[in-house]
Amino acid sequence: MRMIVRDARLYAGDGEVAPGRADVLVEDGRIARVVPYEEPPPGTDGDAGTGPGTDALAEARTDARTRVVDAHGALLAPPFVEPHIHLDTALTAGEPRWNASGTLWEGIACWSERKETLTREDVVDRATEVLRWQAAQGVLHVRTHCDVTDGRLLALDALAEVRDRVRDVIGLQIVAFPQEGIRSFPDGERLMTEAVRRGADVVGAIPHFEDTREDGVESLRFAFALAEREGLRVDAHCDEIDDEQSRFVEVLATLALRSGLRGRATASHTTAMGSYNGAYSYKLQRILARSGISLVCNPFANLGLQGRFDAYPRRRGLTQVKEMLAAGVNVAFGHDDVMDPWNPLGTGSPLQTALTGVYAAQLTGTDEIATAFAMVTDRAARVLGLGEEYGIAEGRPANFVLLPAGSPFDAVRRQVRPRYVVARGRVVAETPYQATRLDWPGEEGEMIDFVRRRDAAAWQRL
Ligand code: 17E
Ligand code: FE2
Repeated sequence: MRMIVRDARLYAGDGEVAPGRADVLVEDGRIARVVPYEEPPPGTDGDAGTGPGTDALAEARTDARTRVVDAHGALLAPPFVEPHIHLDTALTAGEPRWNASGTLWEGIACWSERKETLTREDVVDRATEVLRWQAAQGVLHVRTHCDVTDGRLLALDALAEVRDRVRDVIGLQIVAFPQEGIRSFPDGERLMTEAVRRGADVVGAIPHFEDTREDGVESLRFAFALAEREGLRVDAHCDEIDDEQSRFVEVLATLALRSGLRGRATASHTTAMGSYNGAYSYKLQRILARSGISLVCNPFANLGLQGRFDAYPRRRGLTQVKEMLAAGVNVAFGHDDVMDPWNPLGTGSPLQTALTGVYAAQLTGTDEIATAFAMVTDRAARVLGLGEEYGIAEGRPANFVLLPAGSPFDAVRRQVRPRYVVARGRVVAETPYQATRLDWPGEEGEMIDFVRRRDAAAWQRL
């Protein structure tokens, strides 16, 4: 199957847009050519697209089976990447009871009760549902945590089945996540090892939940040893607590630095960092930058969960996003929960995550808002280690989204849905351009999409 997307603005990574516009030829599931777009000569049929820069596409264009999409200058970006979600717990909010205190701890207790009633179909159904929502919104790479503190490892087997089934659309990574601890849960170490044997892609941990500081450190050593032995990455829930004495991220970073896992480890949440003093934060920035670890901030969950034990003034309880970005650390935003004991809401939308992250982390500069887009695309792709598999360039898999927006900033602000989602060269989702017709004094039927009228006119032709 062949497809041409013509006259697109190309996302260049880290919130930037490449100069000019391009035509992209897709062939056999890959991006075959990327060439500069040039305006067709005046008086010719625009759709014939005979600008000199498009010569390379001439043959494909004359083939009636080639699907030609005119982007009218819309933003063509690699797909959204979900670096942190819990598909095993998704869509269980209120079962068997609601999290009344709103704390992480009561959420874990609710889930522990729900876990006893899990069946394979139950997990497959809920996980698949949320992945369908994400694919529809252009998320084509997902890293899910999966609770393995369950003697049956039922959710793990179910998610492995889902991973195989969705393979043609979504690349799914499964983290063996010890929700109730590696050292503090009976048989925790064996369950982690067994989860890896059964096909987990990434090794997790939860050091702040372990009974003692020493158990927490030991659990990280165990996770790194297992990951190194099996050639896997590490992604730990780390310091998700409003306790400034929770300092496991320094241990994680140091283990990454000293093991063979430099650049292959991630610390998720790290909310205690929101309570660290300036002197320690400065020291930490240096360790994190040297270690090559990534951080994943999950603004929905942690705006909701943290600070619950504080009187006023109440802490924000988020990791140091702005400071760690400035220190050169790779930071991404994750959705975390979708309608489960830790977050009653959620649609799996990466742009909702990015927008919430902008406010949560005060990334309100124009460049910072563009960076928030990177944090749910290419920065998240670095967390997953997607490498050359990801990005709009010749030879790479044809995975991308066409966004009815002029820039990453605009996409975050207007919360647009992709006009097209393309997975391995196939259009897997289409959303008709949405605008509201407004009758306004002196004018009738103007379409409103929260942009200046001249831009809206272009998107309406998409
Ligand atoms: N489990 C956990 O330990 N922390 C979270 N934020 C979620 C589950 C969602
Ligand atoms: Fe999480």
